[in-house]
Amino acid sequence: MSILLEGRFKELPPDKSIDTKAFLDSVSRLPAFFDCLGSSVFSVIKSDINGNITKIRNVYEKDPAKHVTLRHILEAEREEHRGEWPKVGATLALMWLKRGLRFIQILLQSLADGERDENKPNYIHTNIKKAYEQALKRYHGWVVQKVFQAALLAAPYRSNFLKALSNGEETTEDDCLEKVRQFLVNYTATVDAIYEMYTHLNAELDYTV
Ligand code: 03F
Repeated sequence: MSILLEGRFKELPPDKSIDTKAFLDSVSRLPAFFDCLGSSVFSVIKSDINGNITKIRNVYEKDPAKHVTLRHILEAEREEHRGEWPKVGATLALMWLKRGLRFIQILLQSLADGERDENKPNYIHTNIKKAYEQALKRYHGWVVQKVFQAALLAAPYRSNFLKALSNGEETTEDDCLEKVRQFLVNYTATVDAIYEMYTHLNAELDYTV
């Protein structure tokens, strides 16, 4: 089954709280996808994402009952680390993870909306650049921006990317994009809710790496 189906995120309850275990289960499906993209530059990105998932999981597993939702984790760490918070622990890991998730959201939404460079219809550079500019660029100094340029050169063709999302199955592009749209419903709601939580708790930092 494709990542778009098995990696579906749960629908949020009305209070938009995010169940930590369900979130970790869904988000853990994403890193394996990078192996289908076929370039070693993606392993840097994969290990950054994996590292952040592991940091959140480790905090959760120390005391699952205390960390039922992502908000519980941030509040517990704020209490525990005071002066250092929010640049600490799972709070910092989720701060960065959510930026990667936003990148993926904007990239997929742009593809689903049919945005493309008419001169290079089988490229996804336009979509990737849009996602990078909106989600990540402002947090990156020039060295990391060079890593981005390298990743851009290794980007798959649109057709191959859509096939990878469908797990190599022969489906039509329209079918795949429809699955992308369905995937994005709960996914986008979850990413938005994490951003709102960071704003609300005053946990966002804007330093560059
Ligand atoms: C900071 C920073 N992390 C890290 O230094 C940078 C790592 C490399 C970033 C390279 C950027 C390139 C992105 C674009 C690639 C485009 C190619 C797309 C092709 C399709 C933080 O690290 C640590 O995370 C934190 O733990 C630590 O404590 O200051 C902190 C200390 O530093 C980042 O900037 C996060 C980067 C996340 C990138 C996510 C990119 C996702 C790329 C592709 C998505 C493919 C689509 C998947 C679809 C799945 C569908 C279901």
